[in-house]
Amino acid sequence: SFDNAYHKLMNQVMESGTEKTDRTNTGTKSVFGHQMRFDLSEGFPLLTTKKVSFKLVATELIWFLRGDTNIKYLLQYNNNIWNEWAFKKYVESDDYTGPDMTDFGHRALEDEAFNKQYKAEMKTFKEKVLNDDDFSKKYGTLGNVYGKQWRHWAGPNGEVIDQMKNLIDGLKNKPDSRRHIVSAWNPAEIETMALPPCHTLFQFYVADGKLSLQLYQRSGDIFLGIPFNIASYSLLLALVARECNLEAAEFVHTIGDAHIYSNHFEAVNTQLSRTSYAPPELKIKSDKSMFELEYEDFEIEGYESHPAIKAPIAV
Ligand code: DHF
Ligand code: TMP
Repeated sequence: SFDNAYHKLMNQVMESGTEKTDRTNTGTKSVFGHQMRFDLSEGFPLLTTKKVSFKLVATELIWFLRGDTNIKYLLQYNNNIWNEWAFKKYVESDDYTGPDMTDFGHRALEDEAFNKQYKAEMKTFKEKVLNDDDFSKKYGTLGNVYGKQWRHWAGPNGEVIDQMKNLIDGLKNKPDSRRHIVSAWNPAEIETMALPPCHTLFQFYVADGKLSLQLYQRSGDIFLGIPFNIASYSLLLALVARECNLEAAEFVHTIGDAHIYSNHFEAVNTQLSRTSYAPPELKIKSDKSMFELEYEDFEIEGYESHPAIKAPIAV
């Protein structure tokens, strides 16, 4: 099953991963270079050994495809997965005058009084991003992240490169090409991003009327990020296949630094003790182009899963 490939990765890292310090000062166990394959003819790879929110995955992917980089769109769908990285830019700016939020990720876990302050500041921040246009333009944005690079890569002479449109044209006109690539890693703009892209580059491949997709992910948070990344790129593969009248074949997931944060070990063991269910099916209830689809056009059918497992995210 799809969960098996993922459990194998969790097991390998728990049993033979190397301990390493990291940017977030949390500590991880990791391996370097791991590949998983998901055959979409078997169903949709939304993990079943913990509940993964398809809504959060789908609204994030639609947000990328719209070329959007402002968390306001996500917040309108009650999707909070990118809040910390926008909030960080705000509390480090001169416009922020509230209590000191330095290192809020760790302090919120260790100090209950601080956690209360942090939650209150975050609530105010979200309300301002949603309701105050000027504030939202300034502090809702994450910089030149995925949406910018996928749809509006800045060319050297001021031209705008739409990598997604070029990709679809290429797949339709030259399916055999070995150049069906989209890169989010733009070295000239890394400095302007709230987080340098984790899913760095992807490539499509057409053979026998079937379409496959491989992702190179430079850094993977196995417990929190990877389940989303598997579902997100499988959804992207399904959308691009539909757009090009091809059958979706395999999503090949290649990860560079594949790590488990030390404060996720218990959660990982809980998940490893569970047995998988049959995977759900994806339904798209519209014939609009992939660039016009909205969350309401998707349905995930027959999703049976174990309960969600909460774990802190490393900021
Ligand atoms: N930083 C780190 N350290 N790990 C990440 O996986 C990560 N992912 C980012 C941005 N920065 C990151 C974007 N994607 C969650 C999942 C994916 C994601 C960000 C956050 C997450 O927290 N998922 C939880 C709860 C989601 C919710 O209900 O709000 C989960 O249990 O799946
Ligand atoms: P890094 O930039 O120091 O590698 O930190 C990024 C962290 O976020 C790392 O733990 C990987 C994780 N991550 C994912 O696993 N998937 C994602 O989609 C994103 C955006 C981040």
